[in-house]
Amino acid sequence: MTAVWRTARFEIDLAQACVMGIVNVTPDSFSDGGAHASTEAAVRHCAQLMEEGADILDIGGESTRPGSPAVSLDEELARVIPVVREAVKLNMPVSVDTYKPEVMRAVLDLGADIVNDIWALRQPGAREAVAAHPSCGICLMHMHRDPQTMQAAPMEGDVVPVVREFLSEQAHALRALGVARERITLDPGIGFGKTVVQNFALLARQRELLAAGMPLLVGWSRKSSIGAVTGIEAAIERMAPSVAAALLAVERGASIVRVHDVRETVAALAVRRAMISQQQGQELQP
Ligand code: PT1
Repeated sequence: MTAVWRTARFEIDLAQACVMGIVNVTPDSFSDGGAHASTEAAVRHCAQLMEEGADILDIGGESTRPGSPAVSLDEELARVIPVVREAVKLNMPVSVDTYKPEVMRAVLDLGADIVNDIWALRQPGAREAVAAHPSCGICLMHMHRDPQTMQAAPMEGDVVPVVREFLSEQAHALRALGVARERITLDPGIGFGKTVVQNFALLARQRELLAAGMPLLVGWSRKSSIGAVTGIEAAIERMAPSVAAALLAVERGASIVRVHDVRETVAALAVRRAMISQQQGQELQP
């Protein structure tokens, strides 16, 4: 198992679990500050998540929650570019959550480190866009159908081998274009066209996904499956169970967790590390 994730500017050490902080760039419908206001807010959020201990920032201009509308190329570029331009100055790994090859090329040109793609680079030209870069990191995620329709007809049966084989195939297709294994991480795509039971099967049996031989990145943060098993209706109130899910994912071999609540997740992982140090008979860090 690789202990690093090679990205454009940074080799991310995966010996310890890493926290990827979510930065959404969406227009603020409550202020008429327009694009400038949402850029400022997102850049401030980047700095805050860094201060809270994030290892990676994940910047996204289109919501891919079930049923969310797609965003045009021009709109996505207008949202993401000014934020990435500032984020790359923070001297920490910057990931961009996009499936559009034009956005990938633009942000890689600006110095972004990682492409995080819910479509696993299946959009025409996407694989070529990342393969053309000498060293950017890539996250390939499993999604059933598309964000508009995935929950209307979720997957059927035992999803774990289906997800594992899909991710292996997509990684193979990318490696065939010359992309080194150390650049790739895999993601089961929690909430992307799966039932609540299937999402939890992917957690319980997450180790089966490690057989693909690449590090796992997983995102449970505030998702509806967390709501379903806790009865917490409002996504914003799902912090504690989201931290629990992140910890369980790391316990089952995830290398990176994608979260909204960075400070709390970092703290939970510190508890796990303290326990492991003790198990290994090492001295506890103060
Ligand atoms: C994810 C992910 C992502 N999730 C990666 N990128 C989202 N690599 C966006 C719900 O059920 O897990 N991995 N980018 C957000 N998507 C969802 C999906 C949000 C489902 C909410 C739900 O509530």
